[in-house]
Amino acid sequence: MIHHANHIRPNVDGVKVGGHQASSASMAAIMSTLYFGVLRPEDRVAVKPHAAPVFHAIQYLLGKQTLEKLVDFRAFGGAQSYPSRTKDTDDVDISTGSVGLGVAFTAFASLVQDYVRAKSWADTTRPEGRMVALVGDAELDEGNVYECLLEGWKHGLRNTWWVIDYNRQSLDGVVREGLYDRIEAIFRAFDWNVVTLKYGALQREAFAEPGGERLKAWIDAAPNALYSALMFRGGAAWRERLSDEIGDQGAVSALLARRSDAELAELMANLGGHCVPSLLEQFEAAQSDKPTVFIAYTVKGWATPLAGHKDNHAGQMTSTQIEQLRQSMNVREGHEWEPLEGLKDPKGVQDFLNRVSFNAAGSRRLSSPQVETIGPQFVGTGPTSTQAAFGRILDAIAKTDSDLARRIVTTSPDVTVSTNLGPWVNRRNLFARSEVADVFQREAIPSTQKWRFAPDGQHIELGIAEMNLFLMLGAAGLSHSLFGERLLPIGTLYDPFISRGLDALNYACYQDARFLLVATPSGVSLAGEGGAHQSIASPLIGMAQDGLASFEPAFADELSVIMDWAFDYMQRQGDARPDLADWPRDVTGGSVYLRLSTRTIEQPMRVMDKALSDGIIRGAYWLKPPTPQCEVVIAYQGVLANEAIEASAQIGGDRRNVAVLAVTSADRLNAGWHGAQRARLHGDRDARSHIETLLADVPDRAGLITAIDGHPATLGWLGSVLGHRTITLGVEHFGQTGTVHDLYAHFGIDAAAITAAARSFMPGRRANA
Ligand SMILES: Cc1ncc(C[n+]2csc(CCOP(=O)(O)OP(=O)(O)O)c2C)c(N)n1
Ligand SMILES: [Mg+2]
Repeated sequence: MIHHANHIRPNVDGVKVGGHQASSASMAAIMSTLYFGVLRPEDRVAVKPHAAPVFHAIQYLLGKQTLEKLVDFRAFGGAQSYPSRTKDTDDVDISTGSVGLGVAFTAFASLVQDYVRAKSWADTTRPEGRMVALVGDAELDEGNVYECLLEGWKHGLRNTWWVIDYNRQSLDGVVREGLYDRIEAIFRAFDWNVVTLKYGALQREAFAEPGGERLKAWIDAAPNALYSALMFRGGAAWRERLSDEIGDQGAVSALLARRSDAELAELMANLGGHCVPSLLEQFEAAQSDKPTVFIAYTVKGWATPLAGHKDNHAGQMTSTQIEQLRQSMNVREGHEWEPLEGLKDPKGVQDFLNRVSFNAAGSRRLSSPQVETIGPQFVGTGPTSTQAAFGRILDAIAKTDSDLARRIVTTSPDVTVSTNLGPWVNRRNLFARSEVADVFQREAIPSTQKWRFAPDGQHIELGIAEMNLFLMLGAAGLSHSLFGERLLPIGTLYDPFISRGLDALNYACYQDARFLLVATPSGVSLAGEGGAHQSIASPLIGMAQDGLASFEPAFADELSVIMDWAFDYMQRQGDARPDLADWPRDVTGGSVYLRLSTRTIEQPMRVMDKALSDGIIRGAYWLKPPTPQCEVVIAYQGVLANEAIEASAQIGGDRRNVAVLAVTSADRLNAGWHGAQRARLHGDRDARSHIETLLADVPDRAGLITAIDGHPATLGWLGSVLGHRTITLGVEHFGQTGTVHDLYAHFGIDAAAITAAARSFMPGRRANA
């Protein structure tokens, strides 16, 4: 597959195609053993990214992958470079690519499995699965692996297997000596079973021969780099080295002499991770549900001329070497793609493949019916912040006896109370597989928080590690597909710390997990809470992140409407293809990000009619519509609503000159605009986006002022929609603590700054009128 993609398929653009023959060879025996002998339909697997070709080949043998996709490996529409749930068609359970994330994902998937199975509404007739990660040893350098080990331990992690391809090589070279001892100690510290597969059956037989003990001692003491180097050089080099170092003209020399160079090379390469009988024995012996790590010694590039070379990560065999491989495997020229080519008993193998238990239950993608939404929960019109409103809306949902309330699961990295999840948790409790009472309550110590853990609890408490939050949201957000039970996960965190978990957020979106992310507080409006916690870039993250629709409401009633919509949007069918004009993914659905604030502001008294709620969901509506005399439009997003309204009043004179555009989602507004542009380019001349329709009523000569407590580029593009002159207000520097008043003045986003900007568009008026 890799050779074809790189050397046979025409390369039209001269850009390297790539593929990892050495990484794949390293895992071939481990994966064959698991997929053909050990795994069951209910197990879920994350395959090390660089072993994707092995996975696709296995699925091909099992009849779940087409020849066409293999031939097109790494090409448009072909099998993906790294296993992908969303882009591959051969039943990838868990995507991988960014190393470390797939590994940790299995732990969170296991916790989600436990969560779901503890609920009275769940179908528990399906057997419990094992969550299996096939891990490259360098993945253990990623910090998120240890964050998840810690979190898993707290939650009594079960049914999780990590099989480490311990080839002691990463991308750049060979790993440090002595690492094995550290790794083993870490897993034991977190109460995992550790199974080490160091020697294959051939080696164990040789060790039993006279002189075998000395050979074993030599192998145990050999530095990783030397072992790799000799593996690369082959049988003659092994003989020379071993004879030099342990040759005795006696038993050891005889042991070596009994083997040809080729046999000696095979013996030295017969590490545990390449020995199918040893692997099978150990996998089958691991019966308990305790999390288990298998450290399988391997050779990177095993059984190929790349074996052991320190530069082999992206190395590829030459055409001559592939030709030799073909001959050595009895593959006839021109028959390379035939599944059972070169085997002695193809019919026997086919019969075996037909019985493979992994494949017994058909498609691995499960589904779960949509949960009905219950309509917006309105929480009053007194002054409030969007964060406080969020807590009250969720509390209102918690009070209902609805499927929606039952299927919501909340989670937060140690900011449950400070992001206003408290009322929800008080009503719906925390999840644990067995009951734990709240000691403070039992001791009659007054507290507003009840902290009771129970199997039916609906909040999963996490420690402060945002990567874990996003991995948890990713796993819970795929529960319908992985476990056949729908969850509506809501995760809360402080807005600036999205950056801390950004790769895991991107990964969750890439897998098409469905969740609601609630980030608060945000911007400089958190004022005295600290300059270090101000978020500037997050609105741009929300716009640019594929699969995430982001909103920044100003008012509680907007939030009510958005949350109600989000619960539906999160459940829309993911397979339908969006058409060109529909880039906001209204058909396919996705996840939702709400950027909220702790700043209390006055609320509008108004009726939430259809036009208003449509505008909120599409991304904007006129708070004060433009008249034909309009000279200035103030477009704001989020918590600056009152500043915009105040500025429009301050500008004074004929107030019909100023219009105010409430933007609830720059993201959806922008995506709609791009969608309409694309649709027009493709011939649909009538395509109009929501923002084009809104701005069509604004006279050409009018100026546009955009204002946001965040990066000004979020709204700056509004001027290009119909070509209005634009001044963009926002925050580009952070770190200054102060009152809201101080900071808004400092950054030029207060009513005075908006007014001053407006004046610059109105020739002949005094700047300080
Ligand atoms: C987060 C991240 N950083 C960097 C890379 C680039 N990269 C791909 S594979 C690799 C090394 C993998 O080594 P190992 O896990 O030991 O796999 P092996 O190929 O040896 O089996 C690196 C650094 C990546 N895919 N993801
Ligand atoms: Mg490695």
